[in-house]
This record gives sequence, C-alpha cells and structure tokens, in this order.
Amino acid sequence: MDKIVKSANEAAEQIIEWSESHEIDTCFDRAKKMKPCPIGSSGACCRICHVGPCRFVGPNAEEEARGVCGATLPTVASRNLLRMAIGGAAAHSDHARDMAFTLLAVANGETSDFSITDVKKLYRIAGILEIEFEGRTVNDVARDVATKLIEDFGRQKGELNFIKRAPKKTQERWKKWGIIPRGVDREITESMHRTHIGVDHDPDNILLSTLKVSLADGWGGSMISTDITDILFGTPKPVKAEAGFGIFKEDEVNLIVHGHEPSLAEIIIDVVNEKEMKEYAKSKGANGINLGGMCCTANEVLMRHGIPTAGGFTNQELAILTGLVDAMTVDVQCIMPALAELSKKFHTKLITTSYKAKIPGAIHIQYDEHRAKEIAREIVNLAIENYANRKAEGSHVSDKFPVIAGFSHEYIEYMQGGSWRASFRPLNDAIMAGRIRGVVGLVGCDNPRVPSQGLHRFLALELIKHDVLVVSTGCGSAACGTAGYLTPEMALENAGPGLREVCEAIGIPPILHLGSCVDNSRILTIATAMAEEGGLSDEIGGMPAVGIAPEWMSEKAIAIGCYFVASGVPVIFGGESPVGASEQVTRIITEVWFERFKGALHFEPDPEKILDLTLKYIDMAREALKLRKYEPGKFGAERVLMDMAARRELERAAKPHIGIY
Ligand code: NFS
Repeated sequence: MDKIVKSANEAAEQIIEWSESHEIDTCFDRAKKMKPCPIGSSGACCRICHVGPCRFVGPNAEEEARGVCGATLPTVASRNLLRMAIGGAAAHSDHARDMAFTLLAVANGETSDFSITDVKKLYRIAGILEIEFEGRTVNDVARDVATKLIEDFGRQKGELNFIKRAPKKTQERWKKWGIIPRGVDREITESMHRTHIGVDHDPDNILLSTLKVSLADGWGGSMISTDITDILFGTPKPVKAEAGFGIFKEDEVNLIVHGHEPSLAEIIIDVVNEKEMKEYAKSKGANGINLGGMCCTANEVLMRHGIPTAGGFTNQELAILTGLVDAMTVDVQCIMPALAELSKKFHTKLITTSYKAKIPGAIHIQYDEHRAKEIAREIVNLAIENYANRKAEGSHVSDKFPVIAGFSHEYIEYMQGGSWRASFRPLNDAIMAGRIRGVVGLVGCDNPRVPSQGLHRFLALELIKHDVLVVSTGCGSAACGTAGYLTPEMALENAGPGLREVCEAIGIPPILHLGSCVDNSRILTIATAMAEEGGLSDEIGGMPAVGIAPEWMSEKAIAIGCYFVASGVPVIFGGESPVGASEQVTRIITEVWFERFKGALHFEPDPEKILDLTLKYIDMAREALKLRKYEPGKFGAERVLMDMAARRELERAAKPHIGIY
C-alpha cells in the first residue's frame, strides 16, 4: 500500500516521521485516532440546551426528525453555522478592539514604546471617517480615528463606519435583505440570543443573521484591525523573506512569535536588535538572536519586516520538534494547547501573553501595551537564557524557500501605475482582455485531516496555470511560501501565458501574499476598487472572482467565507459540509444566497472539483459581463502595462505626490 502522506510539506513530513519514530504524538496522529463525530460534523446535533443533546438522524431526518423542543434539522444546522460565524467574528473583532485601544493609548501619549508609522494611511482613514486632519497634530487625528472606530464595537443603531466603503450596489443588496451591521458587539450578542433555545427557528432568517454578523467581521472588526495595524506599524510593501523549518539557526537563539496580534511581536523585533540584547546572547554562547514567526503573527511581521515564517497551523508542533526553538511566545487564536506538553519534552519555553488565552504548563507573562518594551525584554531574556539548555535531539531539517510578501491594497494600486497614476486600470484591462482569466483568494487554514498544505499547493499551481491571479492570506500564504511558490520566478515557470506576461511586466509573483487572516479585508477593498475602476462589474458581485478555503477548520474561516458571500463572492470550502445534513440549508447557502447576493457558499472535499467549480464561476462571470471569452494565449487589445523603468521615469517627471506612496 502507498504510504499515506500526512503533510504535503516535505520538511514537515520528515519531522512527523521523526516524531513517530520517537513516539511523540502530533495533531496528525491525534487526527487519525479522533475521527470527527459524523452527526455533529454535518450539523445534525443540537447541544444548545440540556434537554439534549438531540441527534437528527435517520432516512427522513430533514422532514421528520424533531428535537425534544420540536426543532427541525434545518433549524439546528443553520443555528450551528451561525454559532460558528459568531465565534469567528468575535475573535477577529476582539483582536481589532485591542488594536484600536493600542492606537488610542499611543495618541494619548500613554505609551512611548509605539508610535504612528504611517501618517498617510492615518489621513486616508481619517478622510473616510470624515475626520478633519489638515492643520491638526498627528496624535489628535489618531485619537479621533481610534475613538470613532471604537464606537463601531458598541454602536446600538445605525451602520458600521466602513459600510460606506463598499460599492453602492453592494450596499443596496445588504439594505434590501436587512443585513447591514449596526455595531460589532450588538450583532454578536443578538446572534447569540437568536441561537438560544426557543428563539429564531426560521433557517432563512438564521442564515441572514449569519451573513450580518459576518459582515460585522469583514467590514468591521477585520477591516478596523488591518487599517489600524497599518497606521501603527506601516502599510506593507514587498519584502524578501524566507519560509520553512530551515529558518531556525543552530548557532543562534531561536525565538518564535506565534498567534495573531502583532503589537508584542513588533516590539520584540526592536528588542532583539538592541545592542545589549545581542551582547547578552553572545555572552550565553549564541551567535545572535533569530526571530521567526508562526501562523498569522508570522504573516504580520513577514509583511512589514521580512521576518521569516516557519509556517501555518499544522506546523506549530513541528517547529518545537526540531529541537531548535528556545522560546515560543503565543497570544491568541489557533494555538494548540498540545504545545505545553510537547515543549516539556524538549527545552522549549512556551510563553502565553494574553489573560484571555492561558495554557496549563506554559509560563505566563502578561502583555500590556503600556509596558511593551519591558515585557518584550523579559521574553527575549528568557529565550537567551534557555539557549544553553538546548539538547542535541530533535528533527533538524534545513528546507527553506525565498518568499516575496507585502502586497497591500495600496501597493497593488501603486504597482499598476506608480505614485502618479496609481489605479486598478491595468488589472481590470488585463482581465477584460483575457490575459488574466479571473482572481481567486486562496485563503484559510491548513488541516491535518488532509495531506496538510497539499490542497493549497495543488490549487495554487493549477489556478496560475489557468491564468488565474491568486491572492493569498493566513495559513494559505504559509502553505504557498513553504513550497517556494511566492516568488516572481513562479510566474515564469508555472503561470499560463497571459498571467505570466502581466507578472513579468509588473515584476510580481502570480500569487500575491496579502497578509494575515484579518487582512482578508484587503481583498474587500481591492474588489471595491476594481468595481469602481469600471469595465468589470459595478459591484463586488458578478466579478470573475472566487474565494477558496480548501483546508479550513476554524470558526474564523466560516465568518470570512460568509462575509465574502454577502459581499458578492462565490466561496468554496474544502472538507465535508458542516450543514451537509440539511438539504434546505445547503440550498439556501448556495442557490438562494447567489440569487440575492451573487455569492454562494459551497463545501467540496475533492480538490479537482473545487478547481472545476472555481473556473466555472469565473467563466460564468466573464460571460455575464460580456468579456472576451477566455482562451489561453489569445488576448484582446489592452493598454500596455508599465514596467519598473517606465514607472520610475514617470515618477521623476511627476511630483507632486499623489497617492499613498
Ligand atoms: Ni486564519 Fe490565522 Fe491559520 Fe486558520 Fe488560524 S492562523 S487567522 S484561522 S489556522 S488561517
């Protein structure tokens, strides 16, 4: 029998083999032992009250099965989906709230460890929020921006501030179906109320609430987080970095920042570069301090500073199994509690830093933005002091790949015309002419229940071969990065002829790393800019664009998927459907949602079928927009894309400065 591969990441597979030979369990072994409950995994289990849990099984469960209260399977399956979206929206939005309070603390002069890095972005957001910025101090503007965005969490009536950033037509659809979020916390609370026993029982109504709470994430929490993070730490532009387990250094202190919130990691970057710290590391026998990232904190610091990443969700235990990690600091979300037990088998110090996310067995050092540097120094000291305890054992692997990351909305606009003519025109033109067939957001988690990262790799390669421009975030980016896919050379070797030409002209990879999972909000603003540029759809719906989360597992992924659907993007998730038990719910989230919003939510375990459905959606949209029929290697007339030299030439000629950069 063929050997079953647990991870498509070759270095990961080597580490897994090493762990198995040493009888150390990882998520891959546990996934084998712990099969998903077939009732719960298809949405057919209701456990929201203690009369149950009730199971909705049997040949006619859809029509006949009833819970003790009389609830039907469609009610229960839709309620379960809504509960997942709430969890996801809460996670992203609570992260955003922390960012907003950090911005407020900076503006109020309560912390000297942070400052405002991107004043232009601050002004841009102030402009959107209708906050006056001319002739005012940066801190005064920042205070107003932070305060106004904090109001988005607790607003009881009205609309989220950023709803108006969406194309008018998209907003009209939301208004028609009553899903414009008021305040983030209000939508989360109301949705929790609706899913309590004996409240909302209409699947369609419950599912509209799923879209509403998810929009509060996308155009609320996530967008707030992205913008404030850019204001505080800089709007990303392309940087070179590396990805893979080979980023760890045998002769240096290896410290990993893992989780999602970037603030502490930003300060740790400053601290590891302090002369005294470097000298302290030397005094302990190390040649330096090597900082690496994991999951979405990795994406944040990779995009802004080129800090290398060891990978995504399924790689976190494997990093410790290398035996080279002296300390791993974690904050919130997607952190496996298994790390505590595992780190004890090695010398690794596991450090939790959020009062919201403690793990028995880990060291807790509470982060506080008012004392950020002091805390960062404590963590770096711990890592340095632990270097001497490193033992020989561990699965040392050396694979690492170059990565180009840092594609923000602003940079993508800039790269299409320089400071003077920054726009989305060339991208729209390339799509209209058929050089680029469509755009896919390849996002979301990696998953130990499939050959981990393998679905991302397969789809990324196939899509670019078919002239589809891929934008990636989260662990999808990590999967592509650790495969060596995030380089411009990838376009030369693997992209279809049209996409290759576009990538060569602009000098970009065919897969653009847009950041962490909260940065999926960048895809929303990019899609809006494309709609406003003209020539394609005049709303997000109807664009030749699809979202794919082939290895998703988290509630955040559901919230992201649903806000894309509500915004007008067909979304395809891998794996079995969490509402698969109900035909009615499945029909609503596909056909009914498509009719209303031009977005649909599919669940499809077979990657070949995901690819087929994606291309079908893209071609359908091209046809509906009356665009040139896509044929590989045959393009219509379009404007010439500017190369780097032409762009520089234009910039020399064109001061004053317009645009972000
Ligand atoms: Ni996104 Fe980032 Fe990864 Fe999935 Fe978790 S790290 S926020 S949820 S597992 S992509």
